[in-house]
Amino acid sequence: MLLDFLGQHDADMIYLVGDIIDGWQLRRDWHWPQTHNDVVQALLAKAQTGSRIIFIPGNHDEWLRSYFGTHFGGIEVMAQAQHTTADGRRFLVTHGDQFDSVVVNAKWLAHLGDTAYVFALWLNRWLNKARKLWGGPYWSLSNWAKQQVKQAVSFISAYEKVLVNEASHGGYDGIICGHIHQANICKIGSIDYVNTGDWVESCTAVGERADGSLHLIDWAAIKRRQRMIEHARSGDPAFIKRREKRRKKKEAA
Ligand SMILES: [Mn+2]
Repeated sequence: MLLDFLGQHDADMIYLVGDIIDGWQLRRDWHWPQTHNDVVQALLAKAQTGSRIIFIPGNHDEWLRSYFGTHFGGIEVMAQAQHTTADGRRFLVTHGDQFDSVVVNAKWLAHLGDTAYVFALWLNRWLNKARKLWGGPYWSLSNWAKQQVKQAVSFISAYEKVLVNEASHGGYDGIICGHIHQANICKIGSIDYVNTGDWVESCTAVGERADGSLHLIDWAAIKRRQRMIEHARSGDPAFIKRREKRRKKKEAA
């Protein structure tokens, strides 16, 4: 998806807002298919044809934090950056994990969190199997998950406030970050909060128009729409059948 996106977009300035290479995962299980190389090549090609590319390492690619001030084939590595939009707004560009108290205060805790999550999924599978065998009391995973979501929502809003606070103290008009996998463009008080989201689940990026306005690009949603239009134009009978089914369902409802 990212490769496809890069193939259809160009910019004078490109910021890679961290966690581009998941070192934590690579250390556990090395996985580097050709498409990963293709993404790197696509970025290097852009750097060579005149885009300025700034890479701000995140916590998952923190080993690159010892390369601040250097560049790889024209891709500059920086701790953070300052971006001024065409309409004159000054943004602090940062990955954002330094504001995530769990990651800052206890790195081992964050790693544990990652492993614990995988373990919880595994455990849930086995618990449910055991419950079926012995007819044990019902434990609602969905209730538990909802509770987690509530906590996640309050974490996200707390995180957004902390980052906006940081921008405000630094005298910036806004902040551009990533880290929490939650794309968002909004105003909190007088400060613009911009989170670019991710390319793991949501496939989002933030673009700046010629007038300096920032907009969220939901590449997954755009691709879905494109496919729908292509299917409709091609007169694919399977697609038409599905569409009819959806229409009937809507009418019935
Ligand atoms: Mn991160």
